[in-house]
Amino acid sequence: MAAPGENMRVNADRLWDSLMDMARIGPGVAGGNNRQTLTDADAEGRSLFRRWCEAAGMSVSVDRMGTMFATRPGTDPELLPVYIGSHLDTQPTGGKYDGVLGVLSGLEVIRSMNDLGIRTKHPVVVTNWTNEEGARFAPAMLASGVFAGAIDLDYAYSRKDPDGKTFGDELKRIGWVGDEEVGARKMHAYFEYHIEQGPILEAEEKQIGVVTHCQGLWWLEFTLTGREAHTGSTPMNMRVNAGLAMSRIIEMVQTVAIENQPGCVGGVGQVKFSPNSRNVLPGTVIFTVDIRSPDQKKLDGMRARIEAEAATICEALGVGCSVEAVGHFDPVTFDPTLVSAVRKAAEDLGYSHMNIISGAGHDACWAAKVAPATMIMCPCVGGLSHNEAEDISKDWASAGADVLFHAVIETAGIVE
Ligand code: HGY
Ligand code: MN
Ligand code: MN
Repeated sequence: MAAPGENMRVNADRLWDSLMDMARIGPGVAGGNNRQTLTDADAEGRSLFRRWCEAAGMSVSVDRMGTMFATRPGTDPELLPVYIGSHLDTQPTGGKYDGVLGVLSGLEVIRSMNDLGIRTKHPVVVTNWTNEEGARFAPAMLASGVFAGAIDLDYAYSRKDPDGKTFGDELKRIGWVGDEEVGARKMHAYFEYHIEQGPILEAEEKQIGVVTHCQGLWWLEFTLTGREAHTGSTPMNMRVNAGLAMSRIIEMVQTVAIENQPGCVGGVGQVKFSPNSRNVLPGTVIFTVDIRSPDQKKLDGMRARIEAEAATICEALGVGCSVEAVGHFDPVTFDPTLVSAVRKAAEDLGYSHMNIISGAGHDACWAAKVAPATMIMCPCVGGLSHNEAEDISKDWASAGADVLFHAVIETAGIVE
């Protein structure tokens, strides 16, 4: 007996071809992608996505953060749409699948509904959120944060990249400032399909991650003030060494995360020395501490301890220390009804699956503030992501897209 909707599967080859076509835009240097938000490559990827959506019969609108919404009408225009979303922007040394898999799988669901002549009661909208990565402009999940009312639009527009360019100016430069008010549209439900970016699904040999929660995050930007001095002629006892203070803080963050196991992470990915000259002790050191946990108490406890111990470290070295939270969201519990729809879809399709907590942050975390939301995950090779060697199989990609297809149909209501 065929499983319910046995024929409702995506076209795996067409999905894979779209992923490879998008990967040709903003190529990296080692097989991945460098399609950072609001660059010309991002603009090119947006245009390609818009062409594909229009070719699939969807109408595309854009809001003031540049987020793209491609709509396939339902039979009842009064009903709120079911959204499928993720992001097309990448890290500077990103993979081909982080974010892109979710956006293009949403498109593939629409293409498959068209092929099968499926009509849904609720409209279905495929979304490309601007600046999910937060690599060029902090924080991450910027546009979805504004959409959820957690981040102010003017603050978002003011965010600067390492070259001092603002988000607002760059969005205007690439010609993607939309006229739609951010957050004006309402959602019946939101689904995000994403690679796991961790090792669990592959290690457990599961095809599908039924995502029940996402860990919360703090991005703490430290500015340490030392004294610029000659690295050769300045005696050790006369140094005000901001670089040394930074290294002790990074070591302390590692200790705090380890002591808070299980379920906590902490580290530093970006450091800026000034004047950044080999034979000058840094006058200023700016770096961002990234800490995460699914446990609210642990997350906030780590933040308090790190800020207190950083102040002590700096005081002992005579280094000035200031800290600003430049990114934050609390741990997220996804909508149980949608989580069940994902689990049922995996069961109907005969895909192995397990519950999982997302280690990485996603736009779904902000969508969950304003609508029922959940996620679907597929494995990735070695759990590697935010690395150009990020890799998945075509089978993994399409299995998750099949589950997305079924969960969306279940939620949007199929019209017989
Ligand atoms: O930081 C994150 O978790 C996401 O990749 N932007
Ligand atoms: Mn992502
Ligand atoms: Mn990412």
